Amino acid sequence: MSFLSRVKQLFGGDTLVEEESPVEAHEIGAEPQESVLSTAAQTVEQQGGRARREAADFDALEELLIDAGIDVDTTMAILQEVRRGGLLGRPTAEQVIERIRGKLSAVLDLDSTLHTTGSPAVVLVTGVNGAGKTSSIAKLANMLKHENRTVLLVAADTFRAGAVDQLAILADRVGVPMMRSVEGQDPSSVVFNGLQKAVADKVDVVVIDTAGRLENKKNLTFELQKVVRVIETKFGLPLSETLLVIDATTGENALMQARAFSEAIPISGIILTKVDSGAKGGSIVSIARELRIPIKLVCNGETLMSIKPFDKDDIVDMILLSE
Ligand SMILES: Nc1nc2c(ncn2[C@@H]2O[C@H](COP(=O)(O)OP(=O)(O)OP(=O)(O)O)[C@@H](O)[C@H]2O)c(=O)[nH]1
Ligand SMILES: [Mg+2]
Repeated sequence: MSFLSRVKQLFGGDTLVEEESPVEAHEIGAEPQESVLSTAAQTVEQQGGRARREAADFDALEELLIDAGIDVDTTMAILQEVRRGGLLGRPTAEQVIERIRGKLSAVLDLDSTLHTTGSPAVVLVTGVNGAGKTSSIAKLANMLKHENRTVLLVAADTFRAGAVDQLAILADRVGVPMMRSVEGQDPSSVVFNGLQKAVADKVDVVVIDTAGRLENKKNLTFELQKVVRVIETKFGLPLSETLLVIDATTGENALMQARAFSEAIPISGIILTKVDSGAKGGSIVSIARELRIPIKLVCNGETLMSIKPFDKDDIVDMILLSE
């Protein structure tokens, strides 16, 4: 059942959390004449039961939000928002959904402009193994090509055997050139060669693919920082974007990944991949709230066209409609 349907179930009717109602017991075999006192007692009991059941519904909502990958602080802020006006009565399912939607949108409301201007613009793409770096780079290159920009891809994942060939095949498919490297080559030396070629050929945008191993954080940090130094210090080129690729199907580990990469180099934005895979994706909200990193691009499939600029409503829908 989707997140939305569950909220509707919780707040749509009177209440869904089952609890034996003392009132019902009275109603079945009730005496026709009841004293004012016993009716009042019943009402208090009834209200107590209702309050308990409502608290249980809010607990269920809290669980639902946490389960969707939303961090505790944001969950608490959402619950506070949903309870707002609670004195005037129980919020309807529509109000609950609207308030959740509002809060998620507010957290995700960061500047998601993708910067690709420069001489050339340099876009560094990073992220853990299998997040979707190489395929996103191909999609981004394809998108830029359709905007009549010239692109050079740089194969700086020299760690994984086959990584260079994978990018080469995609570069061919898109129809953009690629700076090759050999396995084990220092990534920053490939980046150096790539930038030299890009400057000579007056390429508009250079997109750099990197290795995604996180098991050795020290090496990864060192490698990424060295690549950044080559771009910014040796070439004097400001990085237009340093994009972190996050797989939307990753749970709370996504926040750890974002923290780890941000500690290594400044991350300017996120490419959120695999949103077509039935992801809950709530962890992206935690990243936005804690690290203030905007999502810039969203990938939703395996074709070259499966990429689009970030749209807040799409992502909120992804979270709310997730199963
Ligand atoms: N369904 C779907 N699959 C995707 C998406 N993006 C990437 N993939 C798949 O995820 C897998 C890994 O993608 P890669 O682009 O190779 O990931 P990577 O981060 O470069 O991986 P490493 O180079 O091993 O670190 C591939 O099978 C891709 O087809 C997406 O948006 N949707
Ligand atoms: Mg790759």
